[in-house]
Amino acid sequence: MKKNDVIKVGLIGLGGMSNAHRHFISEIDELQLVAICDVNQEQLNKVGELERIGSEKRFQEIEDLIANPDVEAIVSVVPNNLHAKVIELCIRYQKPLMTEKPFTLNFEEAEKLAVLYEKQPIPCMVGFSYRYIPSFRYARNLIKENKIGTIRHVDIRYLQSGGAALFESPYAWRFNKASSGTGALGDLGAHMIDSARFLIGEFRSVSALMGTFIHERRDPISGEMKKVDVDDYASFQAILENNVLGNFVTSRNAIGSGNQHEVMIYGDYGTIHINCERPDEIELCIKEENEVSPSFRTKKVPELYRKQQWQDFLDLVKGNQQEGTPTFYDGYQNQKVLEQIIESAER
Ligand code: SOE
Repeated sequence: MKKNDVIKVGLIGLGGMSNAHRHFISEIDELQLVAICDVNQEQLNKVGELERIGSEKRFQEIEDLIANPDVEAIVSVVPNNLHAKVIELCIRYQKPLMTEKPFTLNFEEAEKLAVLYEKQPIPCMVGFSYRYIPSFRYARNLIKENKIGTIRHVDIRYLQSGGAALFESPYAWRFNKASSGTGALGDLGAHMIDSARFLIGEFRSVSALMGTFIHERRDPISGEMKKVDVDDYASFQAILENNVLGNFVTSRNAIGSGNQHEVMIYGDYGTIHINCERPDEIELCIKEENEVSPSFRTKKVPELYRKQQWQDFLDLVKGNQQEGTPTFYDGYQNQKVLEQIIESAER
């Protein structure tokens, strides 16, 4: 693909999460949304800003969109049980892909894809979006610059409240193992794993607990109660690269938490605290000159750490991969850790 070409994008999945992606595609001059796909005919017929997409570019079959010669890159926002199918088809048709997390439904799928990918790689970004929170990037750089010394341990949490009994959240695919693989673990925990890999390094071993608090939820269509077979909560301890020790907690039952993905990083000479809800600042605890012991100070994140995920996708598609871009490899490694967590919790 030549530099400065407009890239024609096909979007698969028109559910809630696709809105953010559509917004970004519309904001970037070098991307043009030309085709859409959804199993739901009603969603597919939607007009609004999608009006200019003709009926011949609205597909119900995933393969029809990916195979279409006018579609040059794919953005996929589908339930987890369809991730592997989309990735496999993109490899087969050699189309660049931006796919959501978790990478696949389970590690078995990821392993099969890795065999295909090795033979015929494609530019593939996985939606580990917290890499694009400015404070997370800044923290990574401070660690690289050795600002807090050797890292000893990390505390990572990702808490939401949407699954709590209080809110009576209806049954949806996210509560069904066949379509989602896991619950809070794959949905939120995959982000925690990625943040640990992005900031610290690879996982060496894990020990985990998982639990379901609400075992039945009401189906919004039939009104019947349906069994929930995924986790609402997962916690794990890990040993990471360089013997960094990690504590991780994720829950959908943490009332008052909003969307709280938070990381504490403890080094020999200081501590860094970042929270996705305050993307433009970090709390840094390092000893300043003339101080006896350090204390936390809030620091503004410098402008240069402001980076758009979509810009990195564009560069990836053009063969100009930027450092820190979450790729196929990151998806694969992430899924491996998820599998180890599930195995440990079962044991
Ligand atoms: C779930 O509520 C969710 O939308 C996740 O699916 C996203 O990955 C996360 O970033 C925000 O929360």
